[in-house]
Amino acid sequence: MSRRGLFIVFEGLDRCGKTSQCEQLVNFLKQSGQKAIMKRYPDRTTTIGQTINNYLQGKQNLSDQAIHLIFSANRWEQQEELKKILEEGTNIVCDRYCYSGAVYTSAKGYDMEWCKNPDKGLIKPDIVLYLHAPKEVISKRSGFGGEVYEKEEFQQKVREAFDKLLQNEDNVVFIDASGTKEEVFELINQHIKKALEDITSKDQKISHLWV
Ligand code: 2DT
Repeated sequence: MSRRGLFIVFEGLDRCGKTSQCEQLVNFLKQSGQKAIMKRYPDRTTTIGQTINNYLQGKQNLSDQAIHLIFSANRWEQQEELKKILEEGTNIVCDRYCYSGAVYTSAKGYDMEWCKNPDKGLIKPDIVLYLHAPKEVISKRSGFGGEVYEKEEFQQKVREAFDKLLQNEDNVVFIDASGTKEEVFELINQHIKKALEDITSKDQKISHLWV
């Protein structure tokens, strides 16, 4: 029986290795004969995404509330497309999603429920892999770029907000990302194998978030 694609999301702090693990997973899925694509949020290629890019690079000043809603709009503008891709049987491996959205704004001091609100109703990921590692491990990795959130003190607040939000979600697995790339991929792969088995036996409906 043909099945819909799996919606896989990676979340975590800057420099935790999300992007390279996403790329490796897409390659692995393709090599094992599956259809897979990589997505990332923010998607800086759209008109909305260009505003986000300017904000992150410090070229455009926006209120915390406005940029929060713009990050959310950047997900909403692509929901129909994601739905179609999943229904065609292609797996989506996504680097960040609404969890980063809620966490980064709440780390600025805003109420978590307020932060989650604009993303209510988005397609719910089948599995969220939260890559986490101690501060000491992450700070040994190559340095930050110059974007607005790439500051040690803010990252600590983001870490606390991620831990708090994600421990209450039923689709999240915590992945210890302190090992080598290969070790971390092995941990991820065990969860993906299981998620792929589960989706085949599950009803194929797409679920929605936080409603
Ligand atoms: P990258 O470095 O991964 O491109 O992320 N962010 C991301 C938010 O504040 N809200 C969101 O909804 C999303 C998806 C996390 C750029 C930065 O944007 C933050 C880091």
